[in-house]
Amino acid sequence: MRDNINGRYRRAITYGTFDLFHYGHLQLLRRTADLAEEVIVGVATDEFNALKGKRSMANFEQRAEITAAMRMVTSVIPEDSWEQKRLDIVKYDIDLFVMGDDWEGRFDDLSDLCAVIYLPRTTGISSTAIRDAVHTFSPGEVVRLKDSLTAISEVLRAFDE
Ligand code: C2G
Repeated sequence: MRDNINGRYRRAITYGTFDLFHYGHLQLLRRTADLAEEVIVGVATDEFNALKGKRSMANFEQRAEITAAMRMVTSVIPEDSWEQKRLDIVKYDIDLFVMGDDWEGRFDDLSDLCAVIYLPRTTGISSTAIRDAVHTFSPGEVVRLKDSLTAISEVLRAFDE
């Protein structure tokens, strides 16, 4: 285990899709930066997302650019396979691996290379929920919904007369 710098790790790595960047992502990265001097983030490529069976609204370039713009992020690398984590930890001389606790236990096998910490997920927000909300009420759908409600109220009014 490498020595910590004033109680903090030198360099942490975490991975994710970071689609529709939201407060949960920010909190995860912020708390990782509290634990380590540097934070490297592996952002899932569109191809890897397809492999994970995950659809994202923003493409890899946009998700990577937004994540890299976060003040606490040192650098962003593409994540294009499950297996790359071990190689990344060695390649980037990582001493802390962080993930949200929805992944609790999934990466304990990396603990021979570096510390592995799972941070509590931020409740009440997810890219999926945001995406579903966007799809549920797109502008076109709102117009069609209003037209249908108008038609229904006219029919009901005719029954009353
Ligand atoms: N997260 C969080 N709170 C939320 C949502 C996400 O703490 N409300 C965390 C997740 O636990 C994860 C990171 O933010 O550590 C990124 O989440 P996603 O973009 O959903 O990434 P995911 O699809 O979990 O991909 O190889 C690992 C995968 O790439 C992780």
